[in-house]
Parts: sequence; structure tokens; C-alpha cells
Amino acid sequence: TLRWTGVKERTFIAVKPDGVQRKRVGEIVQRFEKKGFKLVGFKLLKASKDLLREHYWEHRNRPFYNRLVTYMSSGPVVAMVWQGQDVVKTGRDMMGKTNPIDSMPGTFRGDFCVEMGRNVIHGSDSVESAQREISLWFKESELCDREVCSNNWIYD
Ligand code: 3AN
Repeated sequence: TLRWTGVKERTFIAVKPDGVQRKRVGEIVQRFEKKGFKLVGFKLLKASKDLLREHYWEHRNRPFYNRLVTYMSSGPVVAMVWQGQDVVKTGRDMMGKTNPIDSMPGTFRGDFCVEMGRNVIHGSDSVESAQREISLWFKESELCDREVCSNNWIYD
């Protein structure tokens, strides 16, 4: 309905291989749930280099590109789609900055890691990149958004 116009915003969040190996999946999921966002997609997979090259296409000319793709394909990642009002920006705020040294305590990167090359989590940086990334990682049929959701308790 018109009353809840922003509620359908979606972001793509991935727990990177270092985050999975270091058992951060539960806490990351828990913090998104506690905040009030809705989980609409979730899978554990070992991403192919082709998928990762496309995912990080905007960084293709950066010196760290190949290392980044190698690291991201080195083990399973947890790919997720979260939905809710302003979830893209809020997800970025919950993550902290690209470099953990600039990330405040209370953020995932501020709390869980020390180096940019092992920074635990990915989150889309805009609504447009979220749409691109979600369609890259998920089929529409893998997303669940039809279940009854108690929006009344989360949105005014
Ligand atoms: P963010 O993930 O915060 O949006 P981006 O999109 O600038 O950051 O970079 C994508 C990923 O590339 C980062 N999460 C990080 O793993 C890696 N990365 C970015 N900059 C560097 C760098 N200077 N050296 C090594 N890795 C980097």
C-alpha cells in the first residue's frame, strides 16, 4: 500500500570467505534481523571467478582486482538479500568503511576485522547496484517475499 512505499527496497549483502571461516554469519544475520529488516534471499556458495569478476567489474582496472577475485573465490560465501526501508544506506552504515581502520566499533568491519583485504562483508553501495548484484547472484524464484510480514510492528 501507499503507506509503506520504501519497505520494498532491497540490498545485496555477502559474508565474504573470511567471515564464513571466522563464524561471523550468525551475528551478521542476527543484527540485520534485530534491526527490523526482512530476509528474502539466502544461500551458501563457492562463487566462480566469472561471477566475481562481473560482480566487481567497476574495479577491473584497479591493482587489487585479481587478488580480490582470488580471495572472494577462495571459500564459500553467504549471499543474502535483505529488504526494508532505506536498507541500502543502513546496511552500509552497519558495515562500516571499506578500510576497517576507519570503521567505528559497533560496525561489522569495526568489530570483526583489521585489514581492507579481509573485510568480512560486502553490501551494495546504491539502490541501482543492489538491483544489479541481486540479479547477478539470485534467480527471481530464489527470493521469498510473499509470506505474511508484521510490518505493523516495524513501520508507522
Ligand atoms: P566496499 O566493499 O566498502 O564498497 P569497494 O567497493 O571500494 O569497497 O571495494 C570492494 C572491495 O575491494 C572491498 N570490500 C575490499 O575487499 C577490496 N578493496 C578495495 N580497495 C582495496 C585496496 N586498496 N586494497 C585491497 N583491497 C581493496
